[in-house]
Amino acid sequence: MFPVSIFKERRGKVIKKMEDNSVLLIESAMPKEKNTNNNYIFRQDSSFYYLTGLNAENSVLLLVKSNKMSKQILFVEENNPFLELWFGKRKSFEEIKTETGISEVYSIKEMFQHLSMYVNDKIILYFDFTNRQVSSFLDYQHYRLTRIREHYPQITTVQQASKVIYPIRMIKDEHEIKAVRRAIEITRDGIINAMKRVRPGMYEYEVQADLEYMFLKNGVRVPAFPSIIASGVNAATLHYSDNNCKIEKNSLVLTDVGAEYMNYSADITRVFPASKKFTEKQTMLYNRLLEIQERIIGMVKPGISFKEINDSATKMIAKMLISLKYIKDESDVKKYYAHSIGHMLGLDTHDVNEFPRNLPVLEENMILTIEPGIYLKEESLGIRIEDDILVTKNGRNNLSYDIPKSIKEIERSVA
Ligand SMILES: [Mn+2]
Repeated sequence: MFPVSIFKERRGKVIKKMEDNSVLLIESAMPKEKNTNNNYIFRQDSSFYYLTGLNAENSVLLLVKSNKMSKQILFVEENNPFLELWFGKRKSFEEIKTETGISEVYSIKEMFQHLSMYVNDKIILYFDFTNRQVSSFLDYQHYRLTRIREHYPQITTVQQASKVIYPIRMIKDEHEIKAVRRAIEITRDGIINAMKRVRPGMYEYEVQADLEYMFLKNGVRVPAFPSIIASGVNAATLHYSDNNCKIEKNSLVLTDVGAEYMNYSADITRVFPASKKFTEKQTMLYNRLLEIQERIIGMVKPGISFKEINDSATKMIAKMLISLKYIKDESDVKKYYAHSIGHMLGLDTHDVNEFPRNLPVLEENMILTIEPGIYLKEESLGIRIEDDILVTKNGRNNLSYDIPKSIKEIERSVA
């Protein structure tokens, strides 16, 4: 568990970033219904969790800043006999106060009533549009916002809440780094188990079972994202997740997977040979790409921009493809490598997801993935190598350094 002081500190930082005369509303995730009365396992909204540490549904965090004064209020679902019978007891307000460090906790039913006290003239509302927990996301967001605006015509400006939350979420504290490390450790154990057990003739979902077995064994009930287990040509589909093909002899198996620990994500890609040994051609391609990946990881340090890293990676991969005669011109690189070099990692797998559009300059204690790839449909293969990198004061720390990556290590693991 994270200490409660951490959540207090984070809320304080957000309030500091908010403009005077503003309110910020962050909603919890909604329970996801599978079919009548059967719910999926609940996963909290990342920003709500970041600021409260609370894994409750149907809740709202309200932060108020006016005349240099601030307030923190939490609205939650009260316990009732029906909920208690079917889903277990809801925490009491007193328990929630202790757990979150928020002294004002009320029933969610009283939210609008309370909000009325703080919504003054010409107020700014920070609202989270990125909360994509429901399928008809745009309409639903629009509906909720319309309701708020109908109640409060005095709200003059609505701003994206991520503006005041993401700059803080981007920099990880020691507790978050620990959680990501643990998520990576569990992912490592899963990948090693899958490498050990892979055989030609198996189905991709069997490899998934061997891999996710170690997730469940370590208390990870749901991976951070659907596991990608792609053999042969399937690896050329970037977000392939059918995982239902038979693994052919001499094919490569690409696993892009991540466990989630305390809501923090790992995201690792490894490629290994179904028949225990890489072919000569596979070895050559893999080693060329690995060399590029290591060089790019070596560029990670405070002060370098994501754009610079991304541009260098694209250039290196283009040069490799030219020298191997797959393309003639650097501009054709997209034919075999169409994604960017990585993304931020944290509470979300694609963390603070306005990145990389904002292309930030890297700072100490950011965590990002480095994942170059080449996808050769003609040769029935895709290779991507992905590690999770912590930016340190003077450089970087590869958090996934001990997951087999060289040909030698991988062949030893599948043997
Ligand atoms: Mn990734």
